[in-house]
Amino acid sequence: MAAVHERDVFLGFDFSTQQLKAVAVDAELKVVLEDHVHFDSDLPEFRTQGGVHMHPDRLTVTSPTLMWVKALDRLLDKMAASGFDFSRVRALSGSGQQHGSVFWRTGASRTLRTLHSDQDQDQDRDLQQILQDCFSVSDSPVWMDSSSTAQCHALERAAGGALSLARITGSKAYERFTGNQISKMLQTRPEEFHQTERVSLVSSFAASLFLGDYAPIDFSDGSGMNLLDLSLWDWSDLCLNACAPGLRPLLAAPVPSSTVLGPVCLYFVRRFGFSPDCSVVAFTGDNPASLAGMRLQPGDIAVSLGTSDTVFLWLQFPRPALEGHVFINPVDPQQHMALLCFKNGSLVRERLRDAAPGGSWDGFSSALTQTPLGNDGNIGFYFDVVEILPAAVGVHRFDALDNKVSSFPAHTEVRALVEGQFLSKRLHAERLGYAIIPGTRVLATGGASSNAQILQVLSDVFNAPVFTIDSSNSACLGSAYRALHGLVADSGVSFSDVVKKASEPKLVATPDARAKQIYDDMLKRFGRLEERVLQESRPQD
Ligand code: ADP
Ligand code: XUL
Repeated sequence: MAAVHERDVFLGFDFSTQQLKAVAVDAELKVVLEDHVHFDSDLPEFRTQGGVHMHPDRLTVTSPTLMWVKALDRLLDKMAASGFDFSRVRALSGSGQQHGSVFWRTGASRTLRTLHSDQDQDQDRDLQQILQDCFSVSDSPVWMDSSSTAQCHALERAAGGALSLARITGSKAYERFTGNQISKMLQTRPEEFHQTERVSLVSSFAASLFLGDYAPIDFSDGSGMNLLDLSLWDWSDLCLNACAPGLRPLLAAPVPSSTVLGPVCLYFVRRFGFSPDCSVVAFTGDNPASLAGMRLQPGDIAVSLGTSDTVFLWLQFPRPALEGHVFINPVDPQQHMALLCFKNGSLVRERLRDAAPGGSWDGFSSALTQTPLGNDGNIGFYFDVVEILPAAVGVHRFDALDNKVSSFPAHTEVRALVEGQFLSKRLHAERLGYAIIPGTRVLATGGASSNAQILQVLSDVFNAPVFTIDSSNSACLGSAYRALHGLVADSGVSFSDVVKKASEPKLVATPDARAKQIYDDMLKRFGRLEERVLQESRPQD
């Protein structure tokens, strides 16, 4: 592999729930461009809310596959209009929301390969026009879906129980995990399923667009399917057969996350001026990409505050359990990462922002500064949709004596939400084995990490300093770093060596001296109340 040149640029994309985003870094790893397309407002013709369609059963949640294709057209046009020089891009990579699936119609690979054609016919057509008939299922199931409970039970039974499945795949069965979604597709929409020649994750689908061919699924995002045997770095036949017999060829072999898949196809060279030598490095899931973007070190804990809130850790010795997920590490396939995912993140914060005095983030933030640490003992659980951890739903408020109450004053409500969200993260991270030790850093990212008052509460609840990185787009940034790493990974250069030049995370909040006592006590009550909320949420027989 040739040396990196001064004028080289590395591009990272993130196909997230609400937006398609891009970040470019130069050879010194400085961010030189950030841009995005917002699905609801920039592509209103798809009529999404928060980037998705919630179906009447309130369990099925999908996004139009072609919306993602059109978003890529739109974003690249926007970048070109802003003068971005695509010819400098030496390598690109990207990420996608985890677990979401794309079903390619039989024959779509031929259409994809026309993107390599040097004939002029396609240069005036955008990607959406070229690929419009390529999908056997037009609405992709996304990570917010929780409609595949029956398939989850069947998979766990086939594996000999939830813990056995977790020992193979890193997680017990989860509704949003792709194997269960594929199984549901086969059972409920067999015609569409049988017209499918390839199933991609959102990440490998996005890589396929740049590659002009089907891109393989990488080990790290592949770990979020309940299908990959983490000890073999290959699909588990037991899980494949339990989900959909004959599935293996529809997925093709998974690859290490740093694999160079090939050069960008001619369509992008001709239409946007990419260099024909620009490499496409395997795309991965947004949480694994964030781990790369934050340059997580063992001992750190990362908290991502986006549409979903997630917590992740670098793991050396995986211990798959009934709670949380273990994935193959995106920057070193011999290592692992642990992930906790909370569905009720930004969208609930937005609902309370709209109800807060002033109806703005300023009003929301000032409610946090005007209320005391510990919220006078008031605790709340805000699960607008069925939560993952715990599997509970609804709004539950408790006063300082653990009595259930029906409302809180507006300011108290905001603090109860934010404290409750962070107490829950700490509670479940501690159950995974996380412990605050001297030197522990909390690294924050995601849209809400731009809010200093929210980060102060995070620092207080965890009793640890909070740091942020240059961009709240850690998944994109991580993909740009991974694009560079892909070029040298084969020669044995480690990811941490490649990102040495990147600027250090910035300290943005330190814990209040009273925080330890207040939140250590509150965490014990919170754990007991969470158990109560969980019992109350269980369907009555
Ligand atoms: P995703 O990648 O999952 O689409 P992001 O990480 O980009 O989401 O986060 C988007 C969210 O960030 C928005 O939905 C919004 O609620 C939140 N956000 C943006 N600015 C602020 C702010 N100042 N305070 C709190 N939340 C914010
Ligand atoms: C992780 C998960 C979410 C999505 C959001 O398991 O479901 O964090 O990756 O894009």
